[in-house]
Amino acid sequence: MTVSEIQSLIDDLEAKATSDRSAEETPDIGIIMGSDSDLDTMYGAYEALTELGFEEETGDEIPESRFTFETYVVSAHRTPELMYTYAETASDRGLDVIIAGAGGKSADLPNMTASLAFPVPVIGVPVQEKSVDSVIGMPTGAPITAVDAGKSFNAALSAIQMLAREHAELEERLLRYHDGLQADVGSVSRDLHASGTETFREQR
Ligand code: RP5
Repeated sequence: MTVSEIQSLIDDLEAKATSDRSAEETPDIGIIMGSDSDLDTMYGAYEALTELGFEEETGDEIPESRFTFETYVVSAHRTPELMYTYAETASDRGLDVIIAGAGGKSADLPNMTASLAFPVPVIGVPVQEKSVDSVIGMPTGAPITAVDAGKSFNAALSAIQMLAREHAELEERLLRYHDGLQADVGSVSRDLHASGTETFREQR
C-alpha cells in the first residue's frame, strides 16, 4: 500500500465521521487486522457475523441489512496514522464495537486501538498463541476484552451480544443460534447412543 493510499483511507474515514448517515446506515461492528496474512484467522468473525444475518459494507455501498460490519487492514507499527484515525473516528462513524486481530509477539493493534477508541469497546483476537500476552496485557484503567488465540468467531459472537442488549432482534438471533447448537449436540448424542461407539465412529 502506498503512502497516498494510506492518506486516501484516512481521508475516507474522516469524511465518514462527519457525514450525516443515520445509525441504521453505518456499520455497527468494525473488524481490523494487522495484515492480510491474518485474514484466514479473522475469517471466523466474518462467518459468525454473516451466519447471524449481518452484511459486510464494501466500498461506499450502504448494505440493505439493518446490521452491518466493515473490514480493514490497519497495522499498528507500519501504518500508525491509519490506526489513530480508525480508532479516533470509530464512535463518530457509528461503530458500537471493534474486533481487532494481530499476530506476532508485538500484537499491539488491539490494545492500542482499545486505548484510542475508548469508550468504544474493543475485542482483541490474538492471531497466534504467542500474541496472547501482548493482546491482553493492558494496565488497570485501560480495558480490552479478548478471546483465546484464533477465536475470531467467538469475538464476533461477543460483539453481537453487546449489541443485543439494545436490539431485541439480535437477542432473538443469538438465542436461535444457541438453540441450533444444542440441537446439533442432541442429535449427535442420540446417534452415538443409538448406533453404539464402533458403528458411530465408522459412519462419521
Ligand atoms: C502483525 O504481524 C500482523 O498482525 C501479522 O500477524 C504479522 C505479520 O504481518 P505480515 O508480515 O504478514 O504483513 O503485525
